[in-house]
Amino acid sequence: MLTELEELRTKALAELSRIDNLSELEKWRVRYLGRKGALTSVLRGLGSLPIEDRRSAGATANDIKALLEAELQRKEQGLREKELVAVLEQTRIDVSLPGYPVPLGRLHPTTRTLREICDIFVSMGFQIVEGPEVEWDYYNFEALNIPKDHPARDMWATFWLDTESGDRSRLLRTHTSPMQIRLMETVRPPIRALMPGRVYRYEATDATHESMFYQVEGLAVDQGITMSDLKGTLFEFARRLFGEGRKARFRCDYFPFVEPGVEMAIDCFICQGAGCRLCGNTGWIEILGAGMVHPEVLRRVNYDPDIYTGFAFGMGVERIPMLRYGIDDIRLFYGNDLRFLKQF
Ligand code: YSA
Repeated sequence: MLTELEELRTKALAELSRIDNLSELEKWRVRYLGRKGALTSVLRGLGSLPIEDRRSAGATANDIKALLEAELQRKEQGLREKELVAVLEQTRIDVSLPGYPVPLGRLHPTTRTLREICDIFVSMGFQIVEGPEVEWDYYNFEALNIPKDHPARDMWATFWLDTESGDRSRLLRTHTSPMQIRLMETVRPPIRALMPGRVYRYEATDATHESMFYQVEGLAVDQGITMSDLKGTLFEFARRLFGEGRKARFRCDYFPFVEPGVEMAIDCFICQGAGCRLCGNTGWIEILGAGMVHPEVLRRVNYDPDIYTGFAFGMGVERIPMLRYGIDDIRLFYGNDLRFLKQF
């Protein structure tokens, strides 16, 4: 029996040393240590030995069992480590390789300009206020001193909502001026506010006109505000935005909600004032309308015009990057042509 056990031990260890994968190892375990394995059957046969041999054979068999189990564990650990190293080798990551470039988005030229305009006015003490694009006739016209059937309504070709019912009380705002009323209804002077947003006009497009564009409305109301405050503020704005070299001018204009009213223009960047297609041969590009808030408008919001005065302005945003970057057609802004947009 002892010789048989010795041979079994030698054979099992020799086979174990040749094994190089986990599935072979499992077969080896079943062959020697499994319930029907070689060593287990030897242990079972111990009962048939004479009592004097049984003890030493039993002890030897148990030693061999313990040895084989320990060797099995050692081998399994070694093979698992080898397997892990192989997997790591196969899926190796070269951290020194350059990564895939992440395409960076950019701000739309209108957004950039809006931010610049807001920054300049915020630094002068103005606060930003926003309001609805779907507006009531009352705010867009009526409260701005433009009653129904007033010829000045023709200045703002309007997209009316609810046209099927014939109701003409809701519209897409044609300018940001309704925000003047909304703000003055909710706060008392002093006011220094800047109100940016989209506006809509029911009109044919051309190089300088879109049916949807952005405006920025400005409003300052306080005691003792004069036309020179308006001029000083807007000329300083133009100087900061366009630089010293660009010329700016004020000319009389008419808006029912101001008295007096002006338009402000900048000299044309293409012809440098000589006259061309873009500026309609005038040499100037109009960027905003402005004026002193009409006393009727102040009364409408219960401000006493004998105590308070104010100035207001409304500028077209797209015209500004047109002037600065030499863009000769406003329709490029919302045409979604990446070749145009990527330049900014
Ligand atoms: C006037 C006096 C105030 O106290 C306050 C605001 C205003 C401006 C007035 N609400 C208004 O909308 N005037 S406007 O019709 O002449 O437009 C103002 C600016 O918007 C223009 O100077 C121009 O720069 C731009 N604009 C007008 N129509 C446009 C346009 N930009 C692009 N496409 C159009 N269709």
